[in-house]
Amino acid sequence: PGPGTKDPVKEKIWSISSTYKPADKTSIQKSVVHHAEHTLATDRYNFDEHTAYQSVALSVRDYLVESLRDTKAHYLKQDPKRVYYLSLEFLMGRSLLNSLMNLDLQKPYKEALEEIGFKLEDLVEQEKDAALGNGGLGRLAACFLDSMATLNLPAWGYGIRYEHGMFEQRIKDGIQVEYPDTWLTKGNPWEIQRLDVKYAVNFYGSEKVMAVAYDVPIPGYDTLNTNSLRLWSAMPDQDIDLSKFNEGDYNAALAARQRALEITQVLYPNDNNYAGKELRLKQQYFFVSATLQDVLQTFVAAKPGRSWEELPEKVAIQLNDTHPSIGVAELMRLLMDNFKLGWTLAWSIVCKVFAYTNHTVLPEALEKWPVTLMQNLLPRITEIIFEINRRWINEVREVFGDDGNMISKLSVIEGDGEYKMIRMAHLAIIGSQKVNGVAAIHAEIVKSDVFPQFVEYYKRKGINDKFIGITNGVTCRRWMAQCNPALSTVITKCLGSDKWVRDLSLLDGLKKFANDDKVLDEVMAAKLENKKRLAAYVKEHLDVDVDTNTLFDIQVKRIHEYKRQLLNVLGIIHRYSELKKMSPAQRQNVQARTCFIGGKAAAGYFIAKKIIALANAVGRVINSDPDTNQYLKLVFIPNYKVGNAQIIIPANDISEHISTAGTEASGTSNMKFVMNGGIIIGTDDGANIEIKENVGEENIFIFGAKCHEIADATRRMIEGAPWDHRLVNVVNMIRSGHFGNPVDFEPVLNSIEKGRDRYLLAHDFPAYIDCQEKVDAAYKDKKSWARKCLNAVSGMGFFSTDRTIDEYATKIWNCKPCPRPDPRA
Ligand code: T68
Repeated sequence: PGPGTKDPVKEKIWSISSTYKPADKTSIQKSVVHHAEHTLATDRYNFDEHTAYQSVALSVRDYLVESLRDTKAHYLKQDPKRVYYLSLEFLMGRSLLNSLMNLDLQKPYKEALEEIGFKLEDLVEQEKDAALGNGGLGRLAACFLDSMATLNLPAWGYGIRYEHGMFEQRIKDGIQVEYPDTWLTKGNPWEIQRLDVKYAVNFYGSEKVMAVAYDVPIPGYDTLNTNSLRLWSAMPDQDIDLSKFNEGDYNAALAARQRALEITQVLYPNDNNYAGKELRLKQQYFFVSATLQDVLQTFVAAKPGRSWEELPEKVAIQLNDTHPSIGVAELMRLLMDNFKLGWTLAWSIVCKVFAYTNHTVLPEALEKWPVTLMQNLLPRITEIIFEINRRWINEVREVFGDDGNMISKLSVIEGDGEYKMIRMAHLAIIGSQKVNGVAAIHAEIVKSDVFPQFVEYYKRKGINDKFIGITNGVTCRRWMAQCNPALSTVITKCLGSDKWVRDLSLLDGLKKFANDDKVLDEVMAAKLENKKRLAAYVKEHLDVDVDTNTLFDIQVKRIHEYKRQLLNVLGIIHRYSELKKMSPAQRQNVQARTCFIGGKAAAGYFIAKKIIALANAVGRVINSDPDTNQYLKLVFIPNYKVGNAQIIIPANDISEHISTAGTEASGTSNMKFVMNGGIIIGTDDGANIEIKENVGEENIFIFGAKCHEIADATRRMIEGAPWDHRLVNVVNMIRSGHFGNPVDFEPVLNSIEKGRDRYLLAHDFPAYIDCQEKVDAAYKDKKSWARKCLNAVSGMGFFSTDRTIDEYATKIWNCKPCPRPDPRA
């Protein structure tokens, strides 16, 4: 409503509500104190830092709520095509600074808080990370939300509100120990509980669970649009509970309650690995079913009575990996069983709505559900999947005749009898209009190695653009502007404005400062400031002293054999061994280094945990060796997460992205490290390749077997090609007990023994060591190093998720921006 509605009640409401909350200093202070006193019910004159953080967050939330409400109203009126991004994971991290920056409120809040005795920087530290994800896949989803809002796309994230997110990692006696994540115990000011938005989801053919919505506002940067991330929480169905109670079956009622609550209790902490647990399938179906019911309800509500054939013009659904791919069958069920569409019409709609993103080529990560499990939990869905497959195989026969090999390679169902499995990737592909990889090389491998039969099938049908590649990115709001104010200031000064935060391609303008000594000095001064910040963090959390004049070498990511943290550790042992052999005078000529390794291992991943143990054991020995510890240290940073990544990444001189060629789909931290003024040492894998193309090969260190050489290298290593003598020496040092009881590390060494070295660590070891020597030499020339860093940053414009999302919007979703006009203009 607005003035002049002629409705006296609406006129009254209009006259008393100050439509927009003012954002001057005094209003901010009033709002903060109001929330402390009234919302949190604490003493208004005397509240601690955490209460202050909560009050500030609640006051910021008021702006978000206003913006979210008006954005929704605008979309409802415009009725644009909407995008739904379905993901089991959203690794959001902290929200306060991000919200303030995107709403352009950072400065007034800082000033307002100072006058009432608080520092914004300190309050920011009170917030717990929202860690509803494992690693790259979940963080990508979070960066996408930021860019979708910034680009004014009518796009929503949908996921699960896990009570417990990614576990907290502590290192005890050199070993990873997992503690539950308790991010919600003190409340969450960033969510809006919607008890009125709830849907029923059915399991086992008879058990009903309720999904309740929580909305997390997602403000765009430099725009009035605010989208939202809708997360579902499971609740028992009261009706069933009560009837059981009345029948006197108290235990059955409690058990059903428990089964319901369990669904959204905890995030599965496996990355790039398929666990195959019933509860995981429950989580997937629970959130997908609630989401699709919500999507259809929104579609109908916008224009009641509209034709279902219009659905693909109004709705695009992106599947973040196969985790939500059961949606293909669920949408069929909803359209047929609830809305009475026939199969043919329903299927033609479904295939135009979905698109699927693949994030891995590792076979152990491909989801396959046992038919027996699926049948028991989701009988109707299983029936639909079998019918989808029956019709699909008929079409395959039309193209390939009775070619049994082709049919079995393309079928959604694999195997026989009690070992029958449902291949979720196949369901996702046939139910989608596009399938995309996440970097150029990855998109090629998806086509040539993972799903070649599908590519052939569609080719025969005249469809050549179903499989595409869209290279990942990161949001420069969080990963430059927020985490690196020092470098951001230098960039803004050079470019004459901060417009680059909205258009990262402007970084290209830094190229002309490559020979400006003053700018190069400023870049290095920013780097030093960031190294000091990391050193302080390490001192505070680990009580280890690190020298900020040494080269900072960082590898932080999930611990996985294919990412080869072990190669890094073995390289460090080699470096240590060389230093030990030198005289004190010789050592003085060596480039001093501090190596940082961080990352979580899946709780059940035995070898990964042993690699963490080895890194910690090696660190303990070399950090306390007085002969060498001025020249080499190894620090294992516990509990790597979004929050400390924002401190760690800006401090890198070099960062390690050293996966075996062809295994890392893209990587995204590689992009963050370079944007923050560091240089990569890495393999020809994932997005490293495109980073090389964009920054120039003189500004990146690449080593090791290339993708096309892997098959041959593997054969040679299996046939017993000899190891480099330096690797033999390193392994002997471990086996001789130099770093503690060698029995503890035998499984790790065993994993790279001849014939078992799946990730070609022994093959790439000499190339890695040689490449590290080149890094040392290059780092010695400070000026040319600074120039490398500046040139590398200037080439990173391509890796903004604004560019990535723009590609999704045009190549897959066909969705246009829908900016909200300024109501005060
Ligand atoms: C990552 N995948 C890729 N998976 O490894 C990385 N998996 O190369 C890529 O840059 C990133 O996705 C974004 O595209 C993951 O992070 C998982 O975390 C995961 C979680 C559950 C099950 C399987």
